[in-house]
This record gives sequence, structure tokens and C-alpha cells, in this order.
Amino acid sequence: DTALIRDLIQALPADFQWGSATSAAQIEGAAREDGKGESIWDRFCAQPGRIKDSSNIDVACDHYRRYPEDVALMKWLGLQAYRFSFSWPRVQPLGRGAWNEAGFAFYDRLIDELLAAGIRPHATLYHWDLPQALDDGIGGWLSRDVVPLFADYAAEIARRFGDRLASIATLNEPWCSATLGYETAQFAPGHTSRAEAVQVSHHLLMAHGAAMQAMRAVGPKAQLGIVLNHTPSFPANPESEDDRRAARIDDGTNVRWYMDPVFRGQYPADIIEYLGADAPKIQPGDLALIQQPLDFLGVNFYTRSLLNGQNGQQSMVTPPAELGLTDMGWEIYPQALTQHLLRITREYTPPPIVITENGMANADSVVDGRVNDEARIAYLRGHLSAVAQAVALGADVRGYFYWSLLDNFEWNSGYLKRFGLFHVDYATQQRLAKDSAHWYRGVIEQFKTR
Ligand code: PNW
Repeated sequence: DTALIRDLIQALPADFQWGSATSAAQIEGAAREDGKGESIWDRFCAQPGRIKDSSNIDVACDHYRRYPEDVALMKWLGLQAYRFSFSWPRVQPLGRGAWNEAGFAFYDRLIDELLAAGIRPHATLYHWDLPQALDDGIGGWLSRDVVPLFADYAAEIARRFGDRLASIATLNEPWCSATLGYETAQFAPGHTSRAEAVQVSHHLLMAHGAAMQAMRAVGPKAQLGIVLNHTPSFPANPESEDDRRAARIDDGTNVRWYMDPVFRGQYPADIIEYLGADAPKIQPGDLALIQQPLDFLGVNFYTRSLLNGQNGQQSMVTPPAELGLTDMGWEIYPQALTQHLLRITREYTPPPIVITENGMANADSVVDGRVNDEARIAYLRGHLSAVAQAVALGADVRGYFYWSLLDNFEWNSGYLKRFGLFHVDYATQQRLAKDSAHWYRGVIEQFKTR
């Protein structure tokens, strides 16, 4: 470990930021308190069969009340940066019109607490909790009308908090919002139409562009950008032309579908062709709106996918278990992170990159007052090395945020999957540092005293 950490520290820039990440819907709770409006995830949880453990987010980690304790945990870890998200319906219950001052006051207290602890706050505007009123009223992300509303919300956050935040990301993982929300029905609002998902992805990207413009007009000190999830696609059998084609399409729908419009102002032609009648309806000016200059690119990386291309279809192949799988069934494959960071650097010349999420679910339990999560330490070690290697080879990576600070509401998996550095006992809300938290704390400490 000491040798590995010494090497890491040499490869990373001196101002590299060590952090951890969460999101509003997954930790805050207080779903109906102090004037918060309903979100599409509040509604989704209330529908039978949507969430594996039939749970909801009424309480979650009770972070809305326990944030001082949670910031104290971050301080103990030595975090230099913390990534959280604003709940849009908490600050604007109907998604348009009146602002909720009590909601803003919560984020004001949280940011003050972080700054007092010497931790830089990094915010995300949209981590999937759309105001339900917008879904009811205009069809949510299916409507172009959500674009200017999102820009108004972004500008308001930039006006109120933009000088105290280190960064503001518009969207978290629009691929998840669009595909998992509108095509596979795993996420809210639970639709099952590819054409809808594609149109939603276009509106999300437009909302990103409009929010960037609106925030630039305010001129906050915060760096502005977007967070994309990248799951590099590999052919299950590299010798098979079908599998290689399947991997290209998977890469096109996941990575290039978002990177190309954001950085080049165009959708990938092969995917437009592949989508056929489901291709998005684009109006003049849409792509120019989407392509805004960014201060940073957030990359969330968890795993890779293996693709099988038989019968002209592409399907995901379950990786062989001996490669090591997380509790989500996701393959542990850190070298894909190095390759991917180098590839996007080469193909897109992006602004500085931040790893805004990376982490694993593990079947953690407390035994004699301790959580022995060796597997998570190994995962962290592998992925931090992968980042350091990419940096050594020329990728401009400025920070790393472990997902997640706390065990929390893992969307359609409910509370069954534990990603945290801190174990949460949901019956008592007691937090306990896992072995990985102690390990991560040691890495940060060594980095600071290098
Ligand atoms: C991310 N996929 O979600 C989210 O940003 C977090 O809120 C979430 O808790 C974390 O990763 C762990 O899941 C993803 O299917 C969900 O490829 C699904 C996928 C990717 C990311």
C-alpha cells in the first residue's frame, strides 16, 4: 500500500481534489417537509413493484436533519471536496413559479457547514428528481417546455449560491434519466418507449445548454460543466465482427450520443441511422444551444460492458464471475478507466476532467462493531491507480469523488445495495466508518503531507 500510494501521489497534480459524492433524493429524506414539492421519485416509489424492497425516500439517511453530523464525518475523512445535488422540488415545489425559501435555507446551512469545515462544495442541479408537477402538467422531459424552466432554476441557484460553490454541474448522467427512465422503466417515471427516451435525451441536452447560458449570464465564481456516465463497451468476443459492431453501437448510444453534441455540436451519424424512426426531432438552433463551452467534464465510471451482437441485436453479456463482480453484478475492471480517459482526451480534447463518481456496492455488515470491506479497498486501490496511470499518460484529471459517502437509497434497488464509505443502520440512522473509510482517510492524509 505505501508504495502504491507513493506512486499515486507522484503522478497526481498537487491541487488534485479528494472528495466523495451523494445526491439529494438518495440521502435527504424530509420528502414533504418545509414546503418541498413532490418529485417523480417520490411518486415512483409509491407505485407497487417499482422498488425492489418496496421502500421509499421519505426518510432515507435523514441527511436533511443530520447534515452537521455528516459534514463532521467528511471532515474526519479529510475530504477536500464534497459533491451533492440540489433537489429542484425542494427549492421550487412546482418546477416553475414560486421559490421555497425554506428549501434554499437548507442548502445555505449545508454550504456554510462545508465551508466552515474547509470542504469545497460541488453541486449538481439535476440528479433525477424532477418536480412531479412538471410531469403531470407538461409531460416532464418529453416536453421542450421544460428547457427554459430548467434554465430559470439554474440561474436562480447560480445567483444565490454561485460564488460559494466550487462547481455547478447541470445534469447527472442524462443517459440514465433518458434510457432507464423512459425506455427500460427501471427509473422514474417508468416509461417503456425508445422513441421517448431518445426525444428526452435531446431535451435534457438542450436543458443543459440553456442552463449553461443562463448561468454564464449570472457569472458565478463556480466552474460550470456536466456529469456523464461512461461505461466503456467491449465486444464479448473481439474476433467476432458482430460483437464489435454491437460494441460500437453501445458506445454510440452511451458515450458518443452525449459527448458528440456537447463537444462537437452534432449527434453521431451511425446512431441516427441505427435509430431510424426513433431519431430525435431536432429544430434549428438546438445543437448550437447544446454545444456550450464547459469549464470541466465530470465522468462517472463504475464498470465496462461486454457486448454480444448475434442476430443483428446487441445484448449485454454477464461477465464471468472470476473477474470479480460487485454486489450490483458489475464487473470490476479498472483498466477500462485508464483507457477511456485517454480515449476521450484524444478524441474530444475536453476541458479538465473530474471523476465525479466511482465506487462499488458490497454486501457489508457490522461484525463486532466493524465493517470489514476488503473488496471495496481493493476496488479503490485499482481505480485510483487507473486514474494515476491515465494522468501520467496525459489525461488532465483534477479530482476524484468516491460514490458514495453513505450507504443510501440505491434507486430501484432501494436500500438493498450499500455503496457507502460509512455504513448506515437505517433503524437507528447510526453511521459507522467502514474499513474502506479508514483506508481512504489514510490516502488523503498521505497526499496532503507528501
Ligand atoms: C449512478 N447503469 O447511477 C448514479 O449517479 C448514482 O446516483 C448511483 O447511486 C450510482 O451510479 C450507483 O448506481 C447509475 O445502469 C445507475 O449503467 C445505473 C447505471 C449507471 C449509473
